[in-house]
Amino acid sequence: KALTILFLGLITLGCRDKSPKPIKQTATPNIIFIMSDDHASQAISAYGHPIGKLAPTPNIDRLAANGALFNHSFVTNSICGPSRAVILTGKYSHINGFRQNGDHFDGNQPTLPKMLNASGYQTAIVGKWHLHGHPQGFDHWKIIVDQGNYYNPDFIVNGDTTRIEGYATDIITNDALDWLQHKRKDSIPFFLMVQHKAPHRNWMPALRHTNKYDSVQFPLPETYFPTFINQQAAQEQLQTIYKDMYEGHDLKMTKAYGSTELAHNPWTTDFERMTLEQRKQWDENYLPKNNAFHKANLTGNELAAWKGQRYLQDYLATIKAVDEGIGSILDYLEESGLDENTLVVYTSDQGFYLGEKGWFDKRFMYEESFGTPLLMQLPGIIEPGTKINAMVQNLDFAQTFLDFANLSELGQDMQGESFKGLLDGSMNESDFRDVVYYHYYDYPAFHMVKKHYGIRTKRYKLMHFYDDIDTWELYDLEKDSLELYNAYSDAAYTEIVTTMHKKLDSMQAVYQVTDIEFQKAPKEKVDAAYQLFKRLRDSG
Ligand code: SGN
Ligand code: CA
Repeated sequence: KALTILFLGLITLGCRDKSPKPIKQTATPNIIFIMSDDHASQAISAYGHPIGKLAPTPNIDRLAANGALFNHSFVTNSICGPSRAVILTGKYSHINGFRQNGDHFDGNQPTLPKMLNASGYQTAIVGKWHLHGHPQGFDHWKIIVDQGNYYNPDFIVNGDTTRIEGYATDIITNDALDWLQHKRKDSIPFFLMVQHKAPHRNWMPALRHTNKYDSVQFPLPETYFPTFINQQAAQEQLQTIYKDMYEGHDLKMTKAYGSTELAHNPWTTDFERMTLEQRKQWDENYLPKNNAFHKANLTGNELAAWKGQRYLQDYLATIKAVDEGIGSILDYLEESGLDENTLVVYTSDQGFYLGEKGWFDKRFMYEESFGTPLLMQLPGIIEPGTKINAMVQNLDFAQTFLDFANLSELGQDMQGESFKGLLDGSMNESDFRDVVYYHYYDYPAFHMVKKHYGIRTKRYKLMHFYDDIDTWELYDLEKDSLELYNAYSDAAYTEIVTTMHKKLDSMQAVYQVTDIEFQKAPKEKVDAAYQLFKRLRDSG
Protein backbone atom coordinates (compact mmCIF):
# COMPACT_ATOMS: atom_id res chain seq x y z
CA LYS A 1 0.00 0.00 0.00
CA ALA A 2 2.80 2.37 0.94
CA LEU A 3 4.45 1.72 -2.39
CA THR A 4 1.22 2.51 -4.25
CA ILE A 5 0.90 5.81 -2.40
CA LEU A 6 4.53 6.64 -3.17
CA PHE A 7 3.97 5.73 -6.82
CA LEU A 8 0.81 7.86 -7.08
CA GLY A 9 2.59 10.69 -5.30
CA LEU A 10 5.46 10.59 -7.78
CA ILE A 11 3.03 10.63 -10.71
CA THR A 12 1.26 13.65 -9.27
CA LEU A 13 4.55 15.46 -8.71
CA GLY A 14 5.69 14.63 -12.21
CA CYS A 15 2.45 15.95 -13.71
CA ARG A 16 2.66 19.20 -11.82
CA ASP A 17 5.62 20.38 -13.90
CA LYS A 18 4.00 19.66 -17.24
CA SER A 19 0.31 20.49 -17.15
CA PRO A 20 -1.37 23.39 -15.37
CA LYS A 21 -2.74 22.68 -11.95
CA PRO A 22 -6.51 22.22 -12.29
CA ILE A 23 -7.88 25.30 -10.66
CA LYS A 24 -11.32 25.99 -9.27
CA GLN A 25 -12.13 29.45 -10.56
CA THR A 26 -13.73 31.85 -8.11
CA ALA A 27 -17.11 33.45 -8.91
CA THR A 28 -15.68 36.97 -9.03
CA PRO A 29 -12.27 37.73 -10.48
CA ASN A 30 -9.08 37.99 -8.49
CA ILE A 31 -7.33 41.33 -8.76
CA ILE A 32 -3.58 41.89 -8.92
CA PHE A 33 -2.76 45.57 -8.75
CA ILE A 34 0.87 46.25 -9.65
CA MET A 35 2.01 49.82 -9.15
CA SER A 36 5.48 51.21 -9.53
CA ASP A 37 6.71 54.54 -8.25
CA ASP A 38 7.35 57.30 -10.82
CA HIS A 39 7.10 55.17 -13.97
CA ALA A 40 6.46 57.41 -16.99
CA SER A 41 4.35 56.09 -19.88
CA GLN A 42 7.15 57.36 -22.13
CA ALA A 43 9.23 54.51 -20.66
CA ILE A 44 6.82 51.70 -21.59
CA SER A 45 7.31 50.35 -25.09
CA ALA A 46 3.60 49.58 -25.58
CA TYR A 47 2.96 53.34 -25.44
CA GLY A 48 5.11 53.78 -28.54
CA HIS A 49 7.22 56.72 -27.33
CA PRO A 50 10.72 56.86 -28.90
CA ILE A 51 12.37 56.45 -25.48
CA GLY A 52 10.26 53.41 -24.55
CA LYS A 53 10.97 51.78 -27.90
CA LEU A 54 14.70 51.91 -27.18
CA ALA A 55 14.23 50.38 -23.72
CA PRO A 56 11.52 47.79 -24.29
CA THR A 57 9.27 46.49 -21.51
CA PRO A 58 8.13 43.21 -23.09
CA ASN A 59 6.26 41.98 -20.02
CA ILE A 60 4.28 45.14 -19.33
CA ASP A 61 3.52 45.09 -23.05
CA ARG A 62 1.95 41.62 -22.59
CA LEU A 63 -0.86 43.35 -20.70
CA ALA A 64 -1.47 45.65 -23.65
CA ALA A 65 -1.48 42.71 -26.06
CA ASN A 66 -3.76 40.58 -23.88
CA GLY A 67 -5.98 43.42 -22.72
CA ALA A 68 -6.31 47.19 -22.62
CA LEU A 69 -3.98 50.18 -22.72
CA PHE A 70 -5.30 53.56 -21.52
CA ASN A 71 -4.05 56.61 -23.39
CA HIS A 72 -5.60 59.17 -21.07
CA SER A 73 -5.25 57.95 -17.54
CA PHE A 74 -4.74 60.75 -14.98
CA VAL A 75 -4.03 61.23 -11.31
CA THR A 76 -5.82 63.75 -9.08
CA ASN A 77 -2.68 64.94 -7.27
CA SER A 78 0.67 63.99 -8.81
CA ILE A 79 2.65 62.86 -5.79
CA CYS A 80 3.24 59.60 -4.00
CA GLY A 81 1.36 59.43 -0.68
CA PRO A 82 -1.66 61.38 -1.95
CA SER A 83 -1.99 59.16 -5.01
CA ARG A 84 -1.95 56.04 -2.83
CA ALA A 85 -4.56 57.51 -0.48
CA VAL A 86 -6.83 58.34 -3.45
CA ILE A 87 -6.49 54.78 -4.76
CA LEU A 88 -7.37 53.26 -1.38
CA THR A 89 -10.35 55.52 -0.70
CA GLY A 90 -11.75 56.52 -4.10
CA LYS A 91 -11.84 60.08 -2.76
CA TYR A 92 -9.93 63.30 -3.50
CA SER A 93 -7.10 64.36 -1.19
CA HIS A 94 -9.19 67.04 0.52
CA ILE A 95 -11.81 64.42 1.45
CA ASN A 96 -9.49 61.54 2.46
CA GLY A 97 -7.30 64.03 4.35
CA PHE A 98 -3.92 63.11 2.80
CA ARG A 99 -2.98 66.17 0.75
CA GLN A 100 0.80 66.00 0.66
CA ASN A 101 3.72 63.69 1.38
CA GLY A 102 4.36 63.60 5.11
CA ASP A 103 0.67 63.76 6.02
CA HIS A 104 -0.61 60.85 8.08
CA PHE A 105 -3.23 58.62 6.48
CA ASP A 106 -6.31 58.10 8.62
CA GLY A 107 -6.44 54.33 8.32
CA ASN A 108 -9.75 54.15 10.15
CA GLN A 109 -11.69 55.45 7.17
CA PRO A 110 -13.39 53.06 4.72
CA THR A 111 -11.01 51.75 2.05
CA LEU A 112 -11.11 49.42 -0.91
CA PRO A 113 -9.06 46.61 0.73
CA LYS A 114 -11.26 46.75 3.83
CA MET A 115 -14.40 46.48 1.72
CA LEU A 116 -13.06 43.60 -0.35
CA ASN A 117 -11.75 41.84 2.73
CA ALA A 118 -15.06 42.16 4.59
CA SER A 119 -16.81 40.76 1.51
CA GLY A 120 -14.75 37.59 1.43
CA TYR A 121 -11.64 38.55 -0.56
CA GLN A 122 -8.20 37.59 0.69
CA THR A 123 -6.12 40.76 0.67
CA ALA A 124 -2.38 41.36 0.65
CA ILE A 125 0.04 44.22 0.04
CA VAL A 126 3.78 44.02 -0.53
CA GLY A 127 6.18 46.89 -1.20
CA LYS A 128 5.87 50.64 -0.90
CA TRP A 129 3.19 52.09 1.37
CA HIS A 130 4.42 55.62 2.20
CA LEU A 131 1.26 56.58 4.08
CA HIS A 132 2.82 56.29 7.53
CA GLY A 133 1.09 54.09 10.06
CA HIS A 134 0.36 50.45 9.31
CA PRO A 135 -1.93 49.13 6.58
CA GLN A 136 -5.44 48.11 7.60
CA GLY A 137 -7.73 45.71 5.77
CA PHE A 138 -4.99 43.32 4.63
CA ASP A 139 -4.62 39.67 5.63
CA HIS A 140 -0.95 39.87 4.74
CA TRP A 141 1.27 42.93 4.53
CA LYS A 142 4.96 43.53 4.20
CA ILE A 143 5.87 47.12 3.50
CA ILE A 144 8.99 49.12 2.81
CA VAL A 145 9.86 51.75 5.42
CA ASP A 146 9.03 55.23 4.05
CA GLN A 147 10.70 55.75 0.66
CA GLY A 148 12.83 52.66 1.11
CA ASN A 149 16.19 51.87 -0.47
CA TYR A 150 17.11 49.93 -3.59
CA TYR A 151 19.74 47.78 -1.90
CA ASN A 152 19.11 45.80 1.28
CA PRO A 153 15.99 47.78 2.21
CA ASP A 154 14.16 47.79 5.53
CA PHE A 155 10.69 46.26 5.53
CA ILE A 156 8.04 46.27 8.23
CA VAL A 157 6.81 42.74 8.75
CA ASN A 158 4.22 42.12 11.45
CA GLY A 159 5.08 45.39 13.08
CA ASP A 160 8.84 44.76 13.22
CA THR A 161 11.41 46.48 11.05
CA THR A 162 13.73 44.03 9.33
CA ARG A 163 16.54 44.63 6.88
CA ILE A 164 16.27 42.25 3.95
CA GLU A 165 19.34 41.64 1.88
CA GLY A 166 18.88 41.93 -1.85
CA TYR A 167 17.48 44.27 -4.46
CA ALA A 168 14.15 45.93 -3.57
CA THR A 169 12.33 45.17 -6.82
CA ASP A 170 13.29 41.49 -6.72
CA ILE A 171 12.39 41.19 -3.03
CA ILE A 172 8.94 42.65 -3.69
CA THR A 173 8.33 40.42 -6.72
CA ASN A 174 9.43 37.33 -4.82
CA ASP A 175 7.29 38.17 -1.86
CA ALA A 176 4.24 38.62 -4.11
CA LEU A 177 4.94 35.26 -5.75
CA ASP A 178 5.46 33.59 -2.40
CA TRP A 179 2.08 34.83 -1.20
CA LEU A 180 0.37 33.74 -4.41
CA GLN A 181 1.96 30.32 -4.42
CA HIS A 182 2.16 29.39 -0.77
CA LYS A 183 0.24 31.65 1.57
CA ARG A 184 -3.03 32.33 -0.25
CA LYS A 185 -5.93 29.91 0.09
CA ASP A 186 -7.25 28.36 -3.11
CA SER A 187 -10.89 28.88 -4.15
CA ILE A 188 -11.24 32.24 -2.39
CA PRO A 189 -10.90 35.36 -4.57
CA PHE A 190 -7.95 37.60 -3.76
CA PHE A 191 -6.82 41.18 -4.06
CA LEU A 192 -3.04 41.62 -4.14
CA MET A 193 -1.26 44.98 -4.29
CA VAL A 194 2.36 44.78 -5.51
CA GLN A 195 3.92 48.22 -5.07
CA HIS A 196 7.46 48.78 -6.28
CA LYS A 197 9.89 51.39 -5.06
CA ALA A 198 11.42 51.51 -8.53
CA PRO A 199 11.95 53.58 -10.60
CA HIS A 200 11.94 56.31 -7.93
CA ARG A 201 14.93 58.62 -7.43
CA ASN A 202 17.92 57.87 -7.11
CA TRP A 203 17.43 55.35 -9.94
CA MET A 204 19.80 52.58 -8.85
CA PRO A 205 19.50 49.62 -11.25
CA ALA A 206 20.02 46.00 -10.21
CA LEU A 207 23.66 44.96 -10.59
CA ARG A 208 22.69 42.79 -13.56
CA HIS A 209 21.29 45.88 -15.31
CA THR A 210 23.70 48.72 -14.50
CA ASN A 211 25.23 48.67 -17.97
CA LYS A 212 22.10 47.70 -19.87
CA TYR A 213 21.79 50.94 -21.86
CA ASP A 214 25.39 52.17 -21.96
CA SER A 215 25.52 52.04 -25.71
CA VAL A 216 22.04 53.43 -26.37
CA GLN A 217 21.67 57.06 -27.33
CA PHE A 218 18.25 58.18 -26.11
CA PRO A 219 16.56 61.09 -27.85
CA LEU A 220 16.36 64.05 -25.49
CA PRO A 221 13.00 65.84 -25.70
CA GLU A 222 12.81 68.89 -27.96
CA THR A 223 11.95 70.95 -24.88
CA TYR A 224 15.11 69.93 -23.00
CA PHE A 225 16.33 73.54 -22.98
CA PRO A 226 13.08 75.46 -22.45
CA THR A 227 12.24 79.13 -22.38
CA PHE A 228 9.29 79.65 -20.09
CA ILE A 229 7.07 82.51 -21.19
CA ASN A 230 4.07 83.37 -19.01
CA GLN A 231 4.79 80.20 -17.02
CA GLN A 232 6.09 81.53 -13.73
CA ALA A 233 5.61 78.32 -11.73
CA ALA A 234 7.54 76.35 -14.35
CA GLN A 235 10.25 78.99 -14.23
CA GLU A 236 10.62 78.77 -10.45
CA GLN A 237 10.66 74.98 -9.92
CA LEU A 238 13.80 73.16 -8.76
CA GLN A 239 13.62 69.97 -10.79
CA THR A 240 15.79 70.64 -13.81
CA ILE A 241 18.08 67.73 -14.62
CA TYR A 242 21.19 69.76 -15.33
CA LYS A 243 20.65 72.26 -12.48
CA ASP A 244 19.08 70.37 -9.61
CA MET A 245 20.30 66.78 -9.71
CA TYR A 246 23.06 65.75 -7.31
CA GLU A 247 25.98 64.59 -9.43
CA GLY A 248 26.97 61.67 -7.22
CA HIS A 249 23.71 60.60 -5.62
CA ASP A 250 21.54 60.93 -8.71
CA LEU A 251 23.88 60.69 -11.69
CA LYS A 252 26.46 58.36 -10.14
CA MET A 253 29.24 60.64 -11.32
CA THR A 254 32.63 60.31 -9.62
CA LYS A 255 35.07 62.93 -8.36
CA ALA A 256 37.91 62.27 -10.80
CA TYR A 257 39.25 59.98 -13.50
CA GLY A 258 40.12 56.59 -12.02
CA SER A 259 38.29 57.30 -8.76
CA THR A 260 35.16 55.50 -7.56
CA GLU A 261 34.43 58.16 -4.97
CA LEU A 262 31.06 59.67 -5.68
CA ALA A 263 30.69 63.34 -6.54
CA HIS A 264 28.04 65.37 -4.65
CA ASN A 265 26.08 62.88 -2.54
CA PRO A 266 24.14 64.59 0.24
CA TRP A 267 22.23 61.43 1.21
CA THR A 268 24.85 58.76 1.74
CA THR A 269 22.60 55.94 2.98
CA ASP A 270 21.59 54.61 -0.45
CA PHE A 271 25.16 53.57 -1.18
CA GLU A 272 26.21 52.83 2.38
CA ARG A 273 23.56 50.15 2.67
CA MET A 274 25.23 48.08 -0.02
CA THR A 275 27.34 45.15 1.07
CA LEU A 276 31.03 45.36 0.22
CA GLU A 277 30.51 42.87 -2.58
CA GLN A 278 27.57 44.75 -4.04
CA ARG A 279 29.50 48.01 -3.89
CA LYS A 280 32.58 46.47 -5.49
CA GLN A 281 30.53 45.14 -8.38
CA TRP A 282 28.72 48.46 -8.69
CA ASP A 283 31.98 50.43 -8.84
CA GLU A 284 33.43 48.05 -11.42
CA ASN A 285 30.35 48.48 -13.58
CA TYR A 286 30.38 52.28 -13.42
CA LEU A 287 34.14 52.96 -13.52
CA PRO A 288 34.76 52.67 -17.28
CA LYS A 289 31.83 54.87 -18.21
CA ASN A 290 32.71 57.44 -15.57
CA ASN A 291 36.30 57.47 -16.77
CA ALA A 292 35.09 58.06 -20.32
CA PHE A 293 33.08 61.00 -19.04
CA HIS A 294 36.10 62.58 -17.32
CA LYS A 295 38.16 62.17 -20.45
CA ALA A 296 35.56 63.93 -22.57
CA ASN A 297 35.80 67.15 -20.52
CA LEU A 298 32.30 68.34 -21.31
CA THR A 299 30.91 71.76 -20.46
CA GLY A 300 27.76 73.83 -21.07
CA ASN A 301 24.96 72.28 -23.12
CA GLU A 302 27.07 69.23 -23.90
CA LEU A 303 27.42 68.49 -20.22
CA ALA A 304 23.68 69.09 -19.71
CA ALA A 305 22.89 66.65 -22.54
CA TRP A 306 25.30 64.07 -21.08
CA LYS A 307 23.48 64.32 -17.75
CA GLY A 308 20.17 63.72 -19.52
CA GLN A 309 21.62 60.57 -21.10
CA ARG A 310 23.01 59.24 -17.84
CA TYR A 311 19.70 59.91 -16.12
CA LEU A 312 17.74 58.08 -18.81
CA GLN A 313 20.15 55.15 -18.87
CA ASP A 314 19.85 54.60 -15.11
CA TYR A 315 16.12 55.29 -14.93
CA LEU A 316 15.35 52.86 -17.75
CA ALA A 317 17.75 50.22 -16.45
CA THR A 318 15.96 50.41 -13.09
CA ILE A 319 12.70 49.58 -14.86
CA LYS A 320 14.17 46.40 -16.28
CA ALA A 321 13.79 44.53 -12.97
CA VAL A 322 10.21 45.78 -12.63
CA ASP A 323 9.40 44.40 -16.06
CA GLU A 324 11.08 41.07 -15.31
CA GLY A 325 9.09 40.81 -12.08
CA ILE A 326 5.85 41.39 -13.93
CA GLY A 327 6.92 38.68 -16.35
CA SER A 328 7.38 36.23 -13.45
CA ILE A 329 3.95 37.04 -12.05
CA LEU A 330 2.26 36.70 -15.45
CA ASP A 331 4.10 33.42 -16.07
CA TYR A 332 2.91 32.04 -12.75
CA LEU A 333 -0.68 33.08 -13.48
CA GLU A 334 -0.56 31.37 -16.87
CA GLU A 335 1.08 28.21 -15.58
CA SER A 336 -1.43 27.87 -12.77
CA GLY A 337 -4.47 28.75 -14.87
CA LEU A 338 -5.23 31.66 -12.56
CA ASP A 339 -4.82 34.12 -15.42
CA GLU A 340 -8.27 33.15 -16.74
CA ASN A 341 -10.01 34.79 -13.82
CA THR A 342 -7.55 37.43 -12.67
CA LEU A 343 -7.75 41.12 -13.48
CA VAL A 344 -4.13 42.24 -13.72
CA VAL A 345 -3.54 45.98 -13.50
CA TYR A 346 -0.32 47.88 -14.08
CA THR A 347 0.04 51.56 -13.23
CA SER A 348 2.31 54.07 -11.52
CA ASP A 349 1.54 56.43 -8.63
CA GLN A 350 1.94 59.25 -11.18
CA GLY A 351 3.73 60.05 -14.41
CA PHE A 352 7.25 61.47 -14.59
CA TYR A 353 9.46 63.77 -16.66
CA LEU A 354 12.12 62.19 -18.81
CA GLY A 355 13.74 65.49 -19.72
CA GLU A 356 10.63 67.25 -21.06
CA LYS A 357 10.96 70.96 -20.16
CA GLY A 358 14.44 69.95 -18.88
CA TRP A 359 12.86 68.15 -15.92
CA PHE A 360 12.79 65.05 -13.79
CA ASP A 361 10.21 64.46 -10.99
CA LYS A 362 6.45 65.08 -11.29
CA ARG A 363 3.93 67.26 -9.35
CA PHE A 364 2.77 69.53 -12.19
CA MET A 365 -0.57 69.21 -13.94
CA TYR A 366 1.25 69.23 -17.29
CA GLU A 367 0.61 66.08 -19.28
CA GLU A 368 3.72 64.02 -18.44
CA SER A 369 3.10 64.01 -14.68
CA PHE A 370 -0.69 64.44 -14.68
CA GLY A 371 -0.94 61.33 -16.84
CA THR A 372 0.09 57.92 -15.58
CA PRO A 373 0.44 54.58 -17.39
CA LEU A 374 -2.47 52.17 -17.09
CA LEU A 375 -2.83 48.70 -18.58
CA MET A 376 -5.21 45.87 -17.66
CA GLN A 377 -5.92 42.31 -18.72
CA LEU A 378 -8.80 39.96 -17.96
CA PRO A 379 -9.31 37.27 -20.61
CA GLY A 380 -12.85 36.82 -21.86
CA ILE A 381 -13.89 40.27 -20.59
CA ILE A 382 -11.30 42.64 -22.02
CA GLU A 383 -10.72 42.26 -25.74
CA PRO A 384 -6.99 41.79 -26.55
CA GLY A 385 -5.35 44.90 -27.99
CA THR A 386 -7.99 47.34 -26.70
CA LYS A 387 -7.01 51.03 -26.66
CA ILE A 388 -9.04 53.32 -24.42
CA ASN A 389 -9.04 57.09 -24.92
CA ALA A 390 -11.59 58.08 -22.28
CA MET A 391 -10.23 60.20 -19.41
CA VAL A 392 -10.04 57.84 -16.47
CA GLN A 393 -8.40 58.64 -13.12
CA ASN A 394 -6.76 56.80 -10.23
CA LEU A 395 -9.83 58.09 -8.35
CA ASP A 396 -11.87 55.52 -10.33
CA PHE A 397 -9.85 52.42 -9.44
CA ALA A 398 -11.68 51.56 -6.21
CA GLN A 399 -15.13 51.76 -7.80
CA THR A 400 -13.96 49.88 -10.88
CA PHE A 401 -12.55 47.01 -8.81
CA LEU A 402 -15.65 46.90 -6.61
CA ASP A 403 -17.70 46.70 -9.79
CA PHE A 404 -15.66 43.71 -11.01
CA ALA A 405 -16.18 42.11 -7.59
CA ASN A 406 -19.99 42.70 -7.83
CA LEU A 407 -19.80 45.05 -4.88
CA SER A 408 -20.64 48.38 -6.54
CA GLU A 409 -23.04 49.40 -3.80
CA LEU A 410 -20.10 49.70 -1.38
CA GLY A 411 -18.59 52.53 -3.42
CA GLN A 412 -21.56 54.89 -3.31
CA ASP A 413 -19.74 57.32 -1.05
CA MET A 414 -16.72 57.50 -3.37
CA GLN A 415 -16.03 60.29 -5.86
CA GLY A 416 -14.89 58.41 -8.95
CA GLU A 417 -16.72 56.41 -11.56
CA SER A 418 -16.40 52.73 -12.42
CA PHE A 419 -14.89 52.28 -15.88
CA LYS A 420 -15.59 48.55 -16.05
CA GLY A 421 -18.01 49.30 -18.90
CA LEU A 422 -15.15 50.70 -21.00
CA LEU A 423 -13.25 47.46 -20.48
CA ASP A 424 -16.04 44.97 -21.16
CA GLY A 425 -17.43 47.01 -24.05
CA SER A 426 -20.78 47.80 -22.43
CA MET A 427 -20.13 51.56 -22.32
CA ASN A 428 -19.16 54.08 -25.02
CA GLU A 429 -16.22 56.35 -24.36
CA SER A 430 -18.43 59.35 -25.17
CA ASP A 431 -20.65 58.43 -22.20
CA PHE A 432 -17.74 58.68 -19.77
CA ARG A 433 -16.70 61.94 -18.02
CA ASP A 434 -15.60 64.84 -20.21
CA VAL A 435 -13.68 66.82 -17.59
CA VAL A 436 -11.08 65.92 -14.97
CA TYR A 437 -10.27 67.91 -11.81
CA TYR A 438 -6.74 68.14 -10.35
CA HIS A 439 -5.36 69.64 -7.14
CA TYR A 440 -1.74 69.69 -5.89
CA TYR A 441 -0.77 70.99 -2.42
CA ASP A 442 2.82 69.92 -1.63
CA TYR A 443 4.45 73.37 -1.26
CA PRO A 444 6.88 74.44 0.00
CA ALA A 445 8.56 71.07 -0.48
CA PHE A 446 11.19 69.27 -2.54
CA HIS A 447 11.38 70.79 -6.07
CA MET A 448 9.29 73.83 -5.08
CA VAL A 449 6.39 73.22 -7.44
CA LYS A 450 3.72 75.78 -6.52
CA LYS A 451 0.29 74.74 -5.31
CA HIS A 452 -2.16 74.53 -8.16
CA TYR A 453 -5.48 73.15 -9.30
CA GLY A 454 -7.21 72.95 -12.62
CA ILE A 455 -9.36 71.03 -15.05
CA ARG A 456 -8.69 69.25 -18.30
CA THR A 457 -11.23 68.53 -20.99
CA LYS A 458 -10.42 66.51 -24.09
CA ARG A 459 -9.02 69.62 -25.72
CA TYR A 460 -8.24 72.30 -23.12
CA LYS A 461 -6.53 72.65 -19.80
CA LEU A 462 -7.03 75.49 -17.32
CA MET A 463 -4.69 75.79 -14.34
CA HIS A 464 -4.35 78.18 -11.43
CA PHE A 465 -1.08 78.42 -9.49
CA TYR A 466 -1.45 79.96 -6.06
CA ASP A 467 0.16 80.52 -2.67
CA ASP A 468 3.05 82.95 -3.22
CA ILE A 469 1.93 83.50 -6.83
CA ASP A 470 -1.45 83.96 -8.52
CA THR A 471 -1.16 82.94 -12.17
CA TRP A 472 -3.51 81.28 -14.64
CA GLU A 473 -2.54 79.11 -17.60
CA LEU A 474 -4.65 77.82 -20.48
CA TYR A 475 -3.49 75.26 -23.04
CA ASP A 476 -5.06 74.19 -26.28
CA LEU A 477 -3.81 70.59 -26.30
CA GLU A 478 -4.95 70.00 -29.85
CA LYS A 479 -2.67 72.76 -31.18
CA ASP A 480 -0.06 72.75 -28.45
CA SER A 481 0.42 69.25 -27.05
CA LEU A 482 3.74 70.23 -25.45
CA GLU A 483 2.04 72.99 -23.42
CA LEU A 484 4.46 75.71 -24.42
CA TYR A 485 2.01 78.50 -25.20
CA ASN A 486 -0.05 79.83 -22.31
CA ALA A 487 -3.13 81.11 -24.14
CA TYR A 488 -4.88 82.46 -21.04
CA SER A 489 -4.57 86.13 -22.10
CA ASP A 490 -4.88 85.53 -25.84
CA ALA A 491 -8.00 87.31 -27.15
CA ALA A 492 -8.73 84.38 -29.46
CA TYR A 493 -9.39 82.23 -26.37
CA THR A 494 -11.58 84.62 -24.35
CA GLU A 495 -14.71 82.51 -24.73
CA ILE A 496 -12.88 79.27 -23.98
CA VAL A 497 -11.42 80.84 -20.83
CA THR A 498 -14.92 81.85 -19.67
CA THR A 499 -16.35 78.39 -20.34
CA MET A 500 -13.43 76.68 -18.63
CA HIS A 501 -13.79 78.89 -15.55
CA LYS A 502 -17.45 77.93 -15.28
CA LYS A 503 -16.60 74.26 -15.57
CA LEU A 504 -13.86 74.62 -12.98
CA ASP A 505 -16.25 76.28 -10.51
CA SER A 506 -18.81 73.56 -10.99
CA MET A 507 -16.23 70.78 -10.57
CA GLN A 508 -15.05 72.31 -7.30
CA ALA A 509 -18.65 72.43 -6.13
CA VAL A 510 -19.27 68.80 -7.14
CA TYR A 511 -16.15 67.58 -5.34
CA GLN A 512 -16.80 69.78 -2.29
CA VAL A 513 -13.63 71.84 -2.47
CA THR A 514 -13.95 74.55 0.19
CA ASP A 515 -11.93 77.68 1.01
CA ILE A 516 -9.55 75.92 3.38
CA GLU A 517 -7.96 74.26 0.33
CA PHE A 518 -6.56 77.61 -0.83
CA GLN A 519 -4.58 78.49 2.28
CA LYS A 520 -1.13 79.98 1.86
CA ALA A 521 2.04 78.84 3.58
CA PRO A 522 3.82 81.49 5.71
CA LYS A 523 6.30 83.43 3.58
CA GLU A 524 9.22 82.62 5.91
CA LYS A 525 8.55 78.93 5.40
CA VAL A 526 8.65 79.30 1.62
CA ASP A 527 11.85 81.36 1.71
CA ALA A 528 13.53 78.90 4.07
CA ALA A 529 12.59 75.99 1.82
CA TYR A 530 14.02 77.67 -1.29
CA GLN A 531 17.23 78.31 0.61
CA LEU A 532 17.43 74.75 1.93
CA PHE A 533 16.94 73.07 -1.45
CA LYS A 534 19.35 75.41 -3.19
CA ARG A 535 21.92 74.83 -0.46
CA LEU A 536 21.52 71.06 -0.70
CA ARG A 537 21.94 71.26 -4.44
CA ASP A 538 24.92 73.59 -4.43
CA SER A 539 26.82 72.28 -1.43
CA GLY A 540 28.65 69.71 -3.54
C1 SGN B 1 12.33 62.30 -2.34
C2 SGN B 1 13.11 62.70 -3.59
C3 SGN B 1 12.36 63.78 -4.36
C4 SGN B 1 10.93 63.32 -4.63
C5 SGN B 1 10.26 62.99 -3.31
C6 SGN B 1 8.82 62.54 -3.44
N1 SGN B 1 14.42 63.18 -3.25
O1 SGN B 1 12.32 63.34 -1.42
O2 SGN B 1 13.04 64.00 -5.58
O3 SGN B 1 10.21 64.32 -5.30
O4 SGN B 1 11.00 61.94 -2.69
O5 SGN B 1 8.70 61.39 -4.21
S1 SGN B 1 15.58 62.15 -2.82
O6 SGN B 1 16.87 62.79 -3.10
O7 SGN B 1 15.43 61.87 -1.41
O8 SGN B 1 15.41 60.92 -3.60
S2 SGN B 1 7.42 60.51 -4.04
O9 SGN B 1 7.35 59.60 -5.18
O10 SGN B 1 7.57 59.77 -2.80
O11 SGN B 1 6.29 61.40 -3.99
CA1 CA C 1 5.93 58.57 -6.89
